[in-house]
Amino acid sequence: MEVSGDRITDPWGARTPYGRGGRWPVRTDSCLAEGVSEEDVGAWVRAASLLHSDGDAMDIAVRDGRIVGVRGRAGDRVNRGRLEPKDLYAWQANGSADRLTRPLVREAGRLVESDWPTAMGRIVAKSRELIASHGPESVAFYTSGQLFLEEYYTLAVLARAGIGTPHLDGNTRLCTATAAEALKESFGSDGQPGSYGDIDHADAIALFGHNIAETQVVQWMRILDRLDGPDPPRLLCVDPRLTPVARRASVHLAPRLGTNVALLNALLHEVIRNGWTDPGFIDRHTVGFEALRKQVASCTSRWASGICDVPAAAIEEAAELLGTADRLLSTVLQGFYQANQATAAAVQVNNLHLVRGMLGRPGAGVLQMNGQPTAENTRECGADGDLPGFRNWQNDDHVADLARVWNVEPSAIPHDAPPTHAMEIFRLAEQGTVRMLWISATNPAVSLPELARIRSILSREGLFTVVQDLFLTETAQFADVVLPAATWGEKTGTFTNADRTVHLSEKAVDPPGDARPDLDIFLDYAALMGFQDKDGGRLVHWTGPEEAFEAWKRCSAGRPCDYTGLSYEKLRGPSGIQWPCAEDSPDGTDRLYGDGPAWAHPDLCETYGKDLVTGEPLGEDWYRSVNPDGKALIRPAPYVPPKEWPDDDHPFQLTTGRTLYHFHTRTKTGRVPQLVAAAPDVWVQIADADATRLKLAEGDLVDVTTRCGTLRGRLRIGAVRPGVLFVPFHYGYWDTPAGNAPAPGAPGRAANETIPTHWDPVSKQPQFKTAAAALTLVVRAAGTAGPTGGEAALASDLPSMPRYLPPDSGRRGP
Ligand SMILES: Nc1nc2c(c(=O)[nH]1)N[C@H]1C(S)=C(S)[C@@H](COP(=O)(O)OP(=O)(O)OC[C@H]3O[C@@H](n4cnc5c(=O)[nH]c(N)nc54)[C@H](O)[C@@H]3O)O[C@H]1N2
Ligand SMILES: Nc1nc2c(c(=O)[nH]1)N[C@H]1C(S)=C(S)[C@@H](COP(=O)(O)OP(=O)(O)OC[C@H]3O[C@@H](n4cnc5c(=O)[nH]c(N)nc54)[C@H](O)[C@@H]3O)O[C@H]1N2
Ligand SMILES: [Mo]
Repeated sequence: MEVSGDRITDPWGARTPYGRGGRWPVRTDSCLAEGVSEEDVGAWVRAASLLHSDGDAMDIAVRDGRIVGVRGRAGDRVNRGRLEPKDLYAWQANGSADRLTRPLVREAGRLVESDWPTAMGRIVAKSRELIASHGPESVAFYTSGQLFLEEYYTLAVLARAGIGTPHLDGNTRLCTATAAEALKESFGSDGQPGSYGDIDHADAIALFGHNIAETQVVQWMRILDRLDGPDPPRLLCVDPRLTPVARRASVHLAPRLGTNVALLNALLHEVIRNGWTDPGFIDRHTVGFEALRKQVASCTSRWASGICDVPAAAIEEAAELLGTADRLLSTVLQGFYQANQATAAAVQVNNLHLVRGMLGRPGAGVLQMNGQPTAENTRECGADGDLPGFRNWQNDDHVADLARVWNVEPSAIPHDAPPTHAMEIFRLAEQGTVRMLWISATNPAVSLPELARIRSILSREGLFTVVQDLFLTETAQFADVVLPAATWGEKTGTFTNADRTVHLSEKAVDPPGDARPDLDIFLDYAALMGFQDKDGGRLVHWTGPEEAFEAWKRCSAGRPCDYTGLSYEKLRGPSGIQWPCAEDSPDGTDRLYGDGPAWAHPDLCETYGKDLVTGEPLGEDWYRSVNPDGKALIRPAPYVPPKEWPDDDHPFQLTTGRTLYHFHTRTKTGRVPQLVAAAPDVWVQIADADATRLKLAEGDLVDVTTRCGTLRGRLRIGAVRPGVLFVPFHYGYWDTPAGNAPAPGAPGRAANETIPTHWDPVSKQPQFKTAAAALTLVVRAAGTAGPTGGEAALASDLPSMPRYLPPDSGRRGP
């Protein structure tokens, strides 16, 4: 491999420092196959990253019809040429020998190779039979945050107006459901206020439950370059682990798991008490400040200190950082979204920005982050259960408008109940109401909570399962029909990153064997099912990606996510472009809401709001009465302790998450030698103090047991707060002898064997980050069994926890 530097041991590469308000310098990263030089490359084909939500722009190197490498695109606003380790290496997975090349169908209990007419024939026959006998609600779709916009839109149209099922959701439920919900609760509608450009201007950056150094690696390079340049920003990190972000932070708060709302309420208390608010902004642009002031009046730093187990002085120091910043940028991700009180906690970050007037100016913004590369599009297109274009399902005018776009009757679009969320779809499948489940581009047999239960649902007699994937995943092995899909580099489409930047990703090579683009599969299904509009025309009337994009543009017209000013041609220009992009904003829109929220008016909003504790819808009358003029909503919430709390049997708090070197269930990164070597197997991270107390050593083999199940891994000591265990969730079974589940009677390897089924009542996002767990020694390490490869480099000096943690901070109750 020809790579720019050793990007396994030095993932962030060389620094290119710059000062506040300056332009982030270009640095072009590339990786080419062994023996290939730039002169050998036949063509460079435009693409963007599909392994996180940054949308790093790149070109795919092609020689003799094969992908031979990648190079960052210097002119792009997002990455200015940089690529991160996964993107540098993971293109190799496209060429894996075990890609699915033919459809598979189940015969006498076994999956056997088949052809497209047979596989689609079975799906269509089953759909028709079920719709006729049990109604459209017997069919459900569980999709992804990793397909293209054109694919989600097509799926949303066919599921909603074609079949008429309310059961359509994405794995974005596990990922960005809380981001969307928090934006809706505060601003009336989904839509990211901030911009990555804010990193260039901020004088304070706060990361809430977000290990950006490992999960949006290129934007961390940007922050590192600011930190090493003149006039660096101050950094706040809120994370129970000593992540690479925490190591560079001016203030690191490491709260007990599940106590984010208590911490934020204390920070808001301090900001208000010290008069760090912006009364003019509050007056002009918000409603609800008085209620917030009352809610946090008693939430002193001392009070929060008792709950979060963070010293009061540290909370005050953090509040000062947030309260005195001139341009504050905050980001929020899974340490909030997958934890206790997800939406309530994320909304408090919005509140912080609203009371400080930190919105819509360079450097002053909120990024309620996305995780998956195309999660934004799942949401915009309504493949997450909501209606396309951020339309409000409770507003008849919005439904009628959508019906006009699709040329169907409003009654053809299910809208009399809230969208069915993914966890509910699986419950309906368990109960037998959902009888056909079509899963595209997600691997729930590893990524959902309580895996034993998920496996039993997927293997139910009465459930017909379709799985559309690149590989025979843990999930695909349970399917009745497996459809081989083309992916990144093998198909054309657009997608939108976490700061609303739209990129075009084009086909560079042919997919393997008979594999087909997901769009073609959905189009084929729509045609075979004969879905019609109200005049008998074809409901899904487009035949390829560009036509699908044009159809979506019409659906987005006049909506917050207006795409009408974009085209494939325009997206072939030097850089991705941020929506909204319409006639009056041909170059896109950097930031939203500089003049207050634009989509919060009762007639325009996407939601009328929910109770932040119970999740109960508050209703149109409530919304009209509190927010008649469509201002931003300051929504207070009390702290509520997590459902799971340590006790004598389960003395630890267990949390799960990511490593820099792998993507999710490793279907791609687990097939790339450099990344496998960097992080070969699951581990269990424990605090120094706990390891010493329990006489455990680095590399010891341990079992982690919760009320739900057990996993086994090697111990890694340090860099996490006492009382907490951390396990990466990437490791499933496809590369173990058992194939799709733990060997009978054996403990699992997947984190989700141990994660119980709880979700946030507001966003319905599962809580992957708060379980009570026990730890037991299985076998002592033989010799040195510490981390190897890149993980060893990242963990090189795993120190014990930071100055702010008292040594006895293990197990006290809330
Ligand atoms: N390398 C890599 N990058 C990725 C991905 C990947 O799989 N690998 N996946 C992408 C996707 S889909 C997503 S969603 C993002 C996720 O990106 P992140 O949210 O940054 O990643 P996580 O590791 O899930 O969680 C972030 C942090 O939350 C902390 N945390 C856990 N519990 C709590 C808590 O109760 N309170 C607080 N304050 N913090 C807590 C953890 O210690 C962890 O460091 O990453 C994206 N980027
Ligand atoms: N314990 C725990 N569990 C978690 C999390 C956690 O932090 N802790 N995080 C959650 C989050 S944020 C997320 S996003 C989920 C991710 O969970 P999943 O979505 O289940 O994870 P992936 O491995 O990304 O699965 C994507 C699948 O799509 C396939 N695929 C890739 N590209 C294409 C394509 O173009 N077409 C088709 N048809 N298939 C394709 C891949 O081979 C893979 O099988 O996991 C969630 N689960
Ligand atoms: Mo995610």
